[in-house]
Amino acid sequence: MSKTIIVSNRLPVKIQVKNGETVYKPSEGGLATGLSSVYKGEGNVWIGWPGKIVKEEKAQEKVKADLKDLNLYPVFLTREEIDDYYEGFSNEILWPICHYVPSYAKFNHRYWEAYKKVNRKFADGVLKLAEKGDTVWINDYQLMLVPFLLREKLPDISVGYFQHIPFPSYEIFRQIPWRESLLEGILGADLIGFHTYDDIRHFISSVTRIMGVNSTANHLIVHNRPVIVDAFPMGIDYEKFVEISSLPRTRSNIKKIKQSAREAKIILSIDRLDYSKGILQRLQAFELFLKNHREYKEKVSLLMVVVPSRDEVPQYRELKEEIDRVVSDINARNQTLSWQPVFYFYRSFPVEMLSALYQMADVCLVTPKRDGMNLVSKEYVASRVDEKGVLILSEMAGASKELSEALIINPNDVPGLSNTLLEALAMSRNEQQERMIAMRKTVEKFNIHHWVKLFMQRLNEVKSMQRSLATK
Ligand code: GDG
Repeated sequence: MSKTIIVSNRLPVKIQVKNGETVYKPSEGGLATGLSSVYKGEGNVWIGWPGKIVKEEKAQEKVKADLKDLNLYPVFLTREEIDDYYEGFSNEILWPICHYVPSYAKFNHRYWEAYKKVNRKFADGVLKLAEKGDTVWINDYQLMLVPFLLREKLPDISVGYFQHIPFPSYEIFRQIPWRESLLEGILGADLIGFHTYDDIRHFISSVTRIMGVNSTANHLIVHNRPVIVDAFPMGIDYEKFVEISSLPRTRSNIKKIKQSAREAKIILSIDRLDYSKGILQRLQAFELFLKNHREYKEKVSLLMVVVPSRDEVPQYRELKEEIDRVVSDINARNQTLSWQPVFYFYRSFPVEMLSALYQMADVCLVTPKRDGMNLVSKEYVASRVDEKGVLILSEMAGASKELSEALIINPNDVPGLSNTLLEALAMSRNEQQERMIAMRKTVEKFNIHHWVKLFMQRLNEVKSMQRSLATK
């Protein structure tokens, strides 16, 4: 029987040592939930880094044996590999390039060597387990070379590649010194997926101009092999967010937030610390709003959650310092004895608190300068079982293509954003409800399970198409 192998940089598990015992905590992320229906199936497996450096061979064997029961297969990485392949090539080259900040890219040759080496490690992991007829689904930009490395050795498997971050325009992508190898890597797949049609357009423009590949619409011919590029906008686990919204712990969190907010309206924002998320522009817009609309003084607060991320990278550290400074300036200039304009949390919260925050937010402010999809916007909508609340959403987020009933903004237009805040806070209950009902329908229908099913189905179709062409 053929099997399915999922591959991603991180395995959906956290390894913790408690009283000398190693415990494996499953990750609750959306991708893990969605793909659980696949990798937990008999014979199937998920390959990735377990999130912990395990040096000794004996200890590695133990982790491997423990994870086997969970259908997980570890790829062990050294400290240097994490530094150069993950922090380096992935986060200091590919991330800024794909988010249109090429000036942040550090084209360090050592990073490239590590990226090649680690992609080879992942491919070797897959090759140990894969057999003719199997399906392999590779997730994300850390593993662009893996599809080609598998195709070379095992031409008779189906390979899918999905990229969770944007694919940039040709003019940006071509700046990478190793652009040909990266594209050749991805083109080893039979099906290549992105969140939006714009990503497809940019990808096809790069492969035709850099690699001379022929394309008709989203069909490519790569060394006589048909390859399909398609859009699969990722969804969330809608039902889970609905369930969490009424848990006792969520309800008691809602009560606490109500008491602290008193009568003030809440504008909420939640992101990982990242320069792509437009956090500073959002703060500027909020301050401008307070300046232009004194009637809202003491009547509205911005509750901003920033989840620590990549704080060893200088640009992230600098961004954090700048956010700290701007928040304290806004508060110092505007606060009164009984009101704080910005509540700023640099930490993460349990999902029951997240749900309470979503439910208490009169406005959810999602303003990335670039974002592949943005799941926070969809989680806000799913959590609003009361059908109230207003979503302000950047046109630069993939989610804006689906959630057209949100108030769509350009995140760089600070005065425009400030005006949209006014529109959102003044929106009638009826209009809120109309927009929210429409968005909830979309998020419910195009959920994470739908996304997984669609990708797997499409991959099967591509493979059947290739087979029928081969027999002609
Ligand atoms: C990449 C792409 C694409 C946040 N704070 C807490 C918390 N979170 C969870 C949210 C959400 C997730 O983190 C963030 O997902 P996003 O999609 O917004 O952003 P990235 O992390 O940048 O993800 C992105 C995504 O991949 C999927 O393809 O949408 O464009 O950049 O799920 O809920 N979770 C908890 N506590 C927090 O404080 N528990």
